[in-house]
Amino acid sequence: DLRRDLAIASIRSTIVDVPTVRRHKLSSLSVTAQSYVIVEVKLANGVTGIGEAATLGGPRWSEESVESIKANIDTYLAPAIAGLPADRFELIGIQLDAAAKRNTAAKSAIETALMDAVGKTLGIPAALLLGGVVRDRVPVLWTLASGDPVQEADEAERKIAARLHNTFKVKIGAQAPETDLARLRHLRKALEGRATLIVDANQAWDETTALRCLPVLAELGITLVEQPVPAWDLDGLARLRRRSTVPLMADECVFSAHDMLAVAQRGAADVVSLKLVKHGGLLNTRKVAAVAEAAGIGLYGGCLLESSVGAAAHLQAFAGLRSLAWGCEHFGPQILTDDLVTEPLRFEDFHIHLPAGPGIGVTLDQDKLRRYARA
Ligand code: MUC
Ligand code: MG
Repeated sequence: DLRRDLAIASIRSTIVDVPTVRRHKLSSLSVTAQSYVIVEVKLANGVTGIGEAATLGGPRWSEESVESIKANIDTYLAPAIAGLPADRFELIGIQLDAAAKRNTAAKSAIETALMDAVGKTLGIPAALLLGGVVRDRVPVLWTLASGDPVQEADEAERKIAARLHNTFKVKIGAQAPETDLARLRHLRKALEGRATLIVDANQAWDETTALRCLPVLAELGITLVEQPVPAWDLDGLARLRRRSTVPLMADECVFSAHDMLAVAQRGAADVVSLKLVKHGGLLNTRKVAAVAEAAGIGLYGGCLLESSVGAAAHLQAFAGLRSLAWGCEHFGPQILTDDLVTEPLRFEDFHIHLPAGPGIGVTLDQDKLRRYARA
């Protein structure tokens, strides 16, 4: 009986680097390859589960890097839960928090692998472990981040024509505000009437710059502005929100449920971007979502350019939310030159589909893992 022994027998972590189809530029970093830690948890019953910890440009998007994630999993997190029954997700969360502060991407990869292994053992999707499915597909946007408006308009055209994406998130803040506004004006004109545009400044502006630019963004028809000011500046974000007609989205300022509560109490955001790497796993993502829901803050399915492994895990967490009004951005598998799973996720009619099948619904391709593993 496969259900007999769910004890955690081994945990293996592998750093992989997968090239991207083009350079991806954020306000403070730029990547031509995505680096992940792939976690494989083997249970005593022989079943293996997988999870992924994504990073962006080393320890610059947040404080975790693939090197720190691997070191902390191997040295502290894996030993803390060795031998425990893999289905005690909350208890294991307590043990992981006792073994290491924060390290949310590392913890998230482990919890994902546990839910995958338990789901695969029981023959049920991870979404069922979290309360069951409300939706099996989610609208998915594409991010324009080369910084060159001509290239970006062309890229968007190709996505629209392929019926893959018609909402685009433009990464701003790497250039002067006026240069970004001119870039947005170009995109708005090129895609007029055929695309929705949102922007993400990744903390690049200060309050006065944001105050100056928000009316222009409104006039350009931008429908959402993500993290315009530094993560620490909740009061600044709240003041901007009171003066902005464009909704504001919290990203880097919301890792924990406590952070979410602080944003809610200050009225600092209209929407929050949910990410496994920030919240520390699927269970915590649902807790952050619950705090947002209680405050009337809208939910958006955020990413950190995950492969199909990480994207599938997010979809399992998102599938059971009562409302995911702002859609998601799990275009990650599409920006990689190759994927890490045997059957990549399905993108169709501007949606990404929840994979059918037990656990997180995808299977690791061991050849690909070896090919992209860091030597
Ligand atoms: C972020 O800050 O939202 C998500 C999409 C993208 O291009 O960058 C990430 C991180
Ligand atoms: Mg963001």
